[in-house]
Amino acid sequence: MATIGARVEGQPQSLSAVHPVVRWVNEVAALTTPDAVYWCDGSEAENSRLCQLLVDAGTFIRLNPDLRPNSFLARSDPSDVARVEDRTFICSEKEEDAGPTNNWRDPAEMRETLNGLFRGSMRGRTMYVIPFSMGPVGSPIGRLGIEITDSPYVVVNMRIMTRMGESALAEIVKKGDFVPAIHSVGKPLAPGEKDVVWPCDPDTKYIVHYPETREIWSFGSGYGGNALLGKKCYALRIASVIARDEGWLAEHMLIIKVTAPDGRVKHMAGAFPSACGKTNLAMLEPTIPGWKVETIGDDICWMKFGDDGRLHAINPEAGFFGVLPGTSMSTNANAIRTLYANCIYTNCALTDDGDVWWEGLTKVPPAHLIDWTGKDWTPGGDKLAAHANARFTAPAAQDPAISPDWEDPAGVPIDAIMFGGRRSTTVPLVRESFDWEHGVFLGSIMSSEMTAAAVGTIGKLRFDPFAMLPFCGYNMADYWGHWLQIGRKAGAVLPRIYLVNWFRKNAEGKFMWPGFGDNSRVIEWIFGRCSGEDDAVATPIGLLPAPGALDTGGLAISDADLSALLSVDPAAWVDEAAAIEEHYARFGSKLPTALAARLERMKQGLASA
Ligand code: O2Y
Ligand code: MN
Repeated sequence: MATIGARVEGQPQSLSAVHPVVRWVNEVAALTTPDAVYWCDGSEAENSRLCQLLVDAGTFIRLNPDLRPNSFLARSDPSDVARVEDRTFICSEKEEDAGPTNNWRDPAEMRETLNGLFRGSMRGRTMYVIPFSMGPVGSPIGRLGIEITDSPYVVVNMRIMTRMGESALAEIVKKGDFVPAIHSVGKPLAPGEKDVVWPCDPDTKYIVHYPETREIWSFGSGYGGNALLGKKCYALRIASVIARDEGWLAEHMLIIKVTAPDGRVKHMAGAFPSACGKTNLAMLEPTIPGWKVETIGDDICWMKFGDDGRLHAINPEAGFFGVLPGTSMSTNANAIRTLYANCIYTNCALTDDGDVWWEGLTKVPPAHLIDWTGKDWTPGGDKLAAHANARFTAPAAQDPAISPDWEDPAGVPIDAIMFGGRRSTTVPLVRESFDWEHGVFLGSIMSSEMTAAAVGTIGKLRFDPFAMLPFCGYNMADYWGHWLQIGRKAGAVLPRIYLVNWFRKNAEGKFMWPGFGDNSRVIEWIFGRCSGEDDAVATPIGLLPAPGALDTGGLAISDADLSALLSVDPAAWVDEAAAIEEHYARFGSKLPTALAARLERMKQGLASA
């Protein structure tokens, strides 16, 4: 058994030294050689202690308690501000199982590399053990994990984002099953060395997944999806593999509960690429009278078949890690209301009275700020006060629009699935798939203009199937095959599928659709379709709202724009089909024949349109 020289705190007495969890924790400690090992219980007292420790270290700035009680600002190292897709790896035994859209490395070679990097990587630091549950503890759809990290910033964020601590550990001990996730900021401290405010390794980062053994190892970054390993690493990359093997779905989707004026309820899930208005939609305030939208989840959705043959969904997370820039009372009032207290802000600006600010929060910026790099900032310069990927970590329970069912361990039955992207041309406002298989085709051809949530070229168009491109833990073509298989399950009562695009622009470069709360008009149409309303017209690319079917009353939208939003331009779609062909070609013989056939059908339809 591994021996460790570190001080151990908080280890439950009920766990003996030979318990598999303890043995694994000790193995990691023997490799990383921290000064202390601390088992997190998830309590309020523990959280207060760690937040104070972060304040003392200079990582956290406590915000003005009269304005933002129990809230903190962190500024990351400028090299550590977003997910790093080119440093994210899927280490399956066979390269073809990772597929052409993932970075693959041989698992044995990667283990050697990581063993080298992690050896002694926690020297001079405390190693925190975080037992966590994705989904309400004990939910039949939920799963368990343990993250080991040398970052107290990660601990306090994980406490908001997951159900973390004692109750999760008790469930892990009961079930004997958990996903191990090991994280180090990659900055060991020599004796007496003073720590930096945001420890990380600016040059070496590895975000590694072993799908066969269901392990996560992350080195060198302290930021967001690279370090809060329950989120993208577990709930999407590893869970997508588990879901494939067990016949369920782990998706990059929001979940909402929609109530019509007459009290009828439908649940919808929606996949949107990073920073495409997904959080806004999850917390939407409808502009159409009598309609209500409530949040179940803003980012990730796990769906399993219930005895009724329907897909039942939970939000595996307990918090939101949302984008700040652009969030305001006019774009997302419920997000602003969620942020009243108990939140962590990363990389936004600090006001002179100890509050936070970001671009878009107010029309007129304050006269003076400290920007996200810690420098004085005044309006009019060319620098942003908040980083474009500045984030809030907020408890989901604080969202005034949170649904009373959001923690139902049995989940909510899904009636409709929306796919969306940011497309300024070609793609109509909304269309419905002809059937499940065509819906899988629509998900597989989603594309979007890139945003700041990942390091990359902003504005560049990329295909982002199911908004899972950076998050699928296996070959994307096999993932499509899994979705097709789900549709063939005997007795399945499947959701309808839609593809939406709020971002079409006209010749003047102006958005044609008002978006935000007015997206409820599209949701109303989807709701009606799910209730059997027959108000769609068939086109080669799907079923579009029939003339007059979409409620546009009171909108200042020109006839030309409305017509462009709800029609198909065959010439543009011939170009689109060519781009889809190129996208599909990457997957070679793995591409499901059903999808190739759907593309052919679409092309034939366009040719005779
Ligand atoms: O920069 C990050 O690490 C955050 S990425 C993120 C965070 C919350 C929800 N979605 C995303 C995403 O990139 O899809
Ligand atoms: Mn996301």
